[in-house]
Amino acid sequence: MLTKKFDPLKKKIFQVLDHEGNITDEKLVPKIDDETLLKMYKTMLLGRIADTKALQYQRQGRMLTYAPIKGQEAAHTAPIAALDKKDWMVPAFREMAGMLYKGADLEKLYLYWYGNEEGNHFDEELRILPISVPIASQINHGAGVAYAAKYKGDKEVAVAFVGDGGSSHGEFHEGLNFAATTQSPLIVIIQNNQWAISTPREAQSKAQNLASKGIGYGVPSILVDGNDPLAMFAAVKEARERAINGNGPTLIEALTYRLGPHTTSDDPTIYRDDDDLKYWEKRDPIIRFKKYLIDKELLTEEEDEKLQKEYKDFSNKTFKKVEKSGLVPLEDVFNYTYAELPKDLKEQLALHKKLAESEAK
Ligand SMILES: Cc1ncc(C[n+]2csc(CCOP(=O)(O)OP(=O)(O)O)c2C)c(N)n1
Repeated sequence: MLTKKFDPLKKKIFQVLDHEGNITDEKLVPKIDDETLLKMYKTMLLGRIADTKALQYQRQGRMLTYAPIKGQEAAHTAPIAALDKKDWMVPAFREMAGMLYKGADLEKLYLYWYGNEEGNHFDEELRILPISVPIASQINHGAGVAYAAKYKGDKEVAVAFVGDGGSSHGEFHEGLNFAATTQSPLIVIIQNNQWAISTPREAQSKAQNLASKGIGYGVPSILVDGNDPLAMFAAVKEARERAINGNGPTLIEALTYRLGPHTTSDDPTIYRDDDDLKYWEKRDPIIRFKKYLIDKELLTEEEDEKLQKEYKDFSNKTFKKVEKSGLVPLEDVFNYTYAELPKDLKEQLALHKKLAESEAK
């Protein structure tokens, strides 16, 4: 069992592909067919390019606030690749490539960041819950979905994502404890990108690593190199097996790094060390995975260049379509929570209307 062999309390970290993209130990390589390997890589690459483009659109004033995924593509794509179609994904807000892998359209995801709620409404058969911004709410949602699956006797799991900062929030602990005591099929993935906006990992928790937090709840836990897609895939496969066999949740800490800003409203150059960034740029999950696939003769440099061009064009075309859809009407923000608007919201709406009118003049 990987969770035994790589005991987080002994500060062990599970890795299959080293930083250069070479296999560390053949015995650890998970069985993944070539088609899946390529789909994982292509989706990570599309995620990277769609991300770069989104940042550019935002800087051009064409996109609203956006939360970049750069550097974290393996940490959230490989877990989804290890699931069955009927399993559930419970995203936070930095899992765009994983959502694409599960079948979400880029158009929807761009629409979401364009400020349209419709972009957060996925086809039911995809089994992707809406993006939930309140930190660590994903763990309670995931625990609920997993408990329901167990109650109904369905052989399916829920995978919930949270950040390193989120692992200090109440809902993380409540959800994990509930899933453990009910032995529900939940897999919790902490994407430890080492920053909660400008708060570094060391200031967020005294735990030696975040995976070790699961041990206190009686949950098998593992610290994984989150920039290694093969290790992430293997850890989730094992966790899924355990979950559908009735043996409850698993906690996985994916050690990764946020190469970009927290959101487009953030400036990491104020608080982040440049040397740190350079160190992590060398551990880029896409460069590493590409080397592995080229060595395996599943990909060539020429094919990779072609894919990059294709994904750039696709991202541009998709965003232009989203832009054409126009902004949502101001009233939409107020309309769908109360049967009758409370007085203060009525006042806010009137004020917004007045402002919008004066801006239009
Ligand atoms: C309950 C709650 N409190 C505060 C916020 C504001 N907020 C948004 S992102 C963020 C930091 C999240 O850091 P982390 O959990 O490490 O995830 P990351 O953004 O790094 O992926 C905060 C405090 C929020 N969304 N929800």
